Amino acid sequence: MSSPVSYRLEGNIGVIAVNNPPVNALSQPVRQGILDAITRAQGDESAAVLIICEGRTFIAGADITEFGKPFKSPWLPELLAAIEASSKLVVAAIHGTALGGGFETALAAHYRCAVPAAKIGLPEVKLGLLPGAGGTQRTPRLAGVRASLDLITGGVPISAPQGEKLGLIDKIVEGDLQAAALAWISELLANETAIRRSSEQAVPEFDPAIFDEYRSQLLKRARGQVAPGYIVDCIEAAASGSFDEGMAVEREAFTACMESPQSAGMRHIFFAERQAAKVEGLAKDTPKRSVQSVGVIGGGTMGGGIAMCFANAGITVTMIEISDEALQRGLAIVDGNYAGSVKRGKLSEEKARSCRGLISGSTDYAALADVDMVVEAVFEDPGLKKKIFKQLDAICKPGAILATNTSYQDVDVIAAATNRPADVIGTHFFSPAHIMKLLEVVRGEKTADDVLATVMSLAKTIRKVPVVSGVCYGFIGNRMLRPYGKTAQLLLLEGASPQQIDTAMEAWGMAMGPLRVFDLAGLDVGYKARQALSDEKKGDPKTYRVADLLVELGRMGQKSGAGFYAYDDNRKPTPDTAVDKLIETVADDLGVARRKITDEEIVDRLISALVDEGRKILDEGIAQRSSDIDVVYVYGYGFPVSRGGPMFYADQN
Ligand code: 3H9
Repeated sequence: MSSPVSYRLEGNIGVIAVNNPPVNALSQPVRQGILDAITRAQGDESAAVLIICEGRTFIAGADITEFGKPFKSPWLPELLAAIEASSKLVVAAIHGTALGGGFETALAAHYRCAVPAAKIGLPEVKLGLLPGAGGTQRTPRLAGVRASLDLITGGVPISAPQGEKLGLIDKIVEGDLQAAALAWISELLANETAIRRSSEQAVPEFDPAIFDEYRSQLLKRARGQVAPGYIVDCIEAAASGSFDEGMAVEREAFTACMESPQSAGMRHIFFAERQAAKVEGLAKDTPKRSVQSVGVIGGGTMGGGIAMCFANAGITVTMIEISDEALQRGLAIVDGNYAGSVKRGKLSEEKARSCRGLISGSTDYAALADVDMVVEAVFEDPGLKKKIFKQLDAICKPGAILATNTSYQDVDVIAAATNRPADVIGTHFFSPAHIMKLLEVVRGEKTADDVLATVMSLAKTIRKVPVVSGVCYGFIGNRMLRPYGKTAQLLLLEGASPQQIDTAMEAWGMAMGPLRVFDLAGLDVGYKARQALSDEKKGDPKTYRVADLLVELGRMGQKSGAGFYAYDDNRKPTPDTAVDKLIETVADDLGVARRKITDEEIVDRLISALVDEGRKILDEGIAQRSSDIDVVYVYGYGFPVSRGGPMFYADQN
């Protein structure tokens, strides 16, 4: 098998070129190939060495598929030591993304150049890891302690020009990267520029209090995760001891992270997310329809957020509402959201203005005659949805994709209201739609392959993580939420308080406990849905009586100032003895004996409720694979990524 690394002389410069598609990950053959090439360069007529990559990117990291398997030499830190020790000047030339072990490789070179569009970063923390090949030791020596803490505990890549400001990139080059890098190396040689090894640099001055400042910040920001704390320890070691001592600290911390169940969960989600984008049985070359313009029906919280998702990706949006007043209200929600994004530093004012400029409104469905896709986002009224789709069928151009943002309704029934069910699909966004990453893509019985392929690819364009679901009540996520919610209600009657349940689940890692979630979503939503059902269909009253009585007392959740909790003007919850009394009365009425319930039992029963329903969803073929369910829960329901999703967690425990 030929090596993914080649070595050749370009004049007096030895060029090490890596070619390991798709992202030039540092697999064993790549590590061996670079080591062989750098060794060879020490003895040939080259005066300097260039490390460059073919394809779409510089090395994007260690090969994650090798993690957890028996180790194969050479070890990355050894390879990087060999690069840094080179007696000939070594330059790394970066395009695409130099991430993790890839950026660590660049840090081991003596100088770094990059094209302006390149990105650099150490995102290991997102896999429950830390840079394990000197990244925690070399970065602070070049960029200082604070910038390194930000870069490595945050894991968010930065642009090459930002890297240049921090001292991580030495030169931004324009035009053809290899030609520019070779020209720059010739210049460095002509100027007799000395070799500069990152490991030999002194860490710039810093305030020693910074480490404790970060530790307390991370307790909140990265609740329960182990890697961020270790990263602070490693950078502190870099700042206080020799390079070799720091490397020993880094090695131990990296091993601890790698062996932790957290990293296993996070690595599972990394691959699960990418796997979810693939649809079984859908050919890779399935043609896609062009989507340049979208209509959004409904200017509520959901419709406004959905409109922003498209506009932020450069797609024009026409928002439809029933009256001028409702339309103005909807557009005002959009304005408010953009203002919020600018305030939080998520969007520049200029970008927000240009995105907002892509959204217009109308009260006339005729405005949708030429759009490429429509997303219906009105409230959950099946009759209304069918009426709207009938209207769309009459107005929209042939080939337009007709999507419904329903959270529960039967997409096939909605599709049957049209004469073109093959063009109909479900796109279930999560609130707030412009922020939440999950998109459940509901494939109807008659949805055409090219419609599905288009929506899956469009999801990526609008920066969502798509997961395909079949048609059933609530699809994957909300269907699993029902037994979860019912179990929470049973736990209340059996003796747990709302705050005990929520605190136990939040301590375990859920972003929000179940009762606080229901208060946030509004208790009236489930109440209304139950009112439409027969007693038999409603099921065991123990699973809903408390919630129903709260609604009948006017306690709809956060929006009415009270639900399972009482809320102040800032929507801060406090436990309410009136709720405790109500629960006791209902338990008494329904003959439920109350007892002390442990936090372990709460977590165990609630997670089991999710997993049991998840298994049914798999058996019925509603989800394509178990890891898709994990992606839904991590990206849509605040399930802790470090536990890898409910199905992965159940398999491991
Ligand atoms: C590390 O470096 C540890 C070291 O510090 C210490 C070691 C001692 N390995 O995302 P995409 C696959 S930890 C193996 O769809 P994009 C991916 O699964 C690593 N495979 O493309 C997918 O496969 P498939 C630190 C990888 O253009 C295909 O490549 N580095 C790796 O949207 C395309 O991926 C990171 O955490 C990998 N490292 O985004 C960076 N990376 O086609 C992780 C990707 O079969 N990677 N694949 O589904 C990324 O963030 C993105 O992939 C990247 C490209 C931005 C590079």
